[in-house]
Amino acid sequence: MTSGYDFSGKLVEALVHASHVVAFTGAGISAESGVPTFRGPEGIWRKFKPEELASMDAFMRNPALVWEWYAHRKAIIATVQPNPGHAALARMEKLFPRFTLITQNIDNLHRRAGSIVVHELHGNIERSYCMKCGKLYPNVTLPEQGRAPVCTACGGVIRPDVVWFGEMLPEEEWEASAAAAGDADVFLSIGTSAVVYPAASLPAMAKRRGAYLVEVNTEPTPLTASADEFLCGPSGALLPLLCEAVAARKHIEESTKSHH
Ligand code: BV8
Ligand code: ZN
Repeated sequence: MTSGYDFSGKLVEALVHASHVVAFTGAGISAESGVPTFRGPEGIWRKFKPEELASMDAFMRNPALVWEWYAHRKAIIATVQPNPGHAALARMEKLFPRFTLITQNIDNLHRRAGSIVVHELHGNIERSYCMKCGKLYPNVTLPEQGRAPVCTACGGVIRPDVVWFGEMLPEEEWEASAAAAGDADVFLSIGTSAVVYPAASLPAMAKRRGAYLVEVNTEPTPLTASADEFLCGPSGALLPLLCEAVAARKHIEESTKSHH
């Protein structure tokens, strides 16, 4: 069978000979699982924009409302499954000599798909912590509507372990991601609108340091003009095909080598 997408020889070549491949994902990778994206026609919750809820200001003003939003998203995530795009990225971890996965998502679907090392730039919705004493709550239970959960140890308010607008990214994750971007031979930017900084600066950092920059998205973004290749389509369809094309080519090269 021929692949359903005609990847350029240059792309397949670059991936087959890459020693370090970096994948950077956003909400689009989880769209085919049924997790709504943030920006775009269906990317809104009630009348709020993410920037109006994902902030300390919003939380201080109305912790219950912000918690209701996270509880709503958590409930969606609990019912969905990773899709073939996540699975392909888990496979890539074994396909390349070095592979680094960086995500802006907080939905934990990369791990559920089998990826072992995941740099989560914006935290993880499955974790929470007390703002007063720091006690971790791996699986917080929400009190009745209209209230935020409080710490059993000190009575402080519990918040989700995610990065809000105006907050610093977790330093270790950011440092590792920036280093990987600077070292990448091929950098794949997948399903992200590439507008939230500093995460959105990673593709340009990679390109400046010589990486072959590839974007996978259903529509163009601010990144598209500077990408070496734009693969237009759903990541759940494209990434498995890309994996297949690279694996097949690696297989051919290896069997040719062993015949010499
Ligand atoms: C910080 C976690 C330092 C929580 C999120 C003005 C100019 C420049 C910068 C700023 C500015 N004003 C403020 C800033 C800084 C700000 C920022 O960048 N704002 C932007 C919006 C202007 N950044 C910050 O505040 C960051 N911190 O700067 O710290 C600092 C410190 C102190 C004081 C000052 C500064 C922290 C940002 C972290 C925000 N947290 N989330 C939560 O989720 O609840 S952000 C939110 O957006 C998401 O969670 C996600 O992580 C992030 C990115 O979104 P995407 O993943 O790209 O999703 P999106 O919906 O946008 O796009 C989906 C894409 O998928 C689309 O392109 C679509 O076409 C595509 N797609 C759809 N289906 C598919 C598909 N592609 C492929 N296949 C498909 N099937
Ligand atoms: Zn506490």
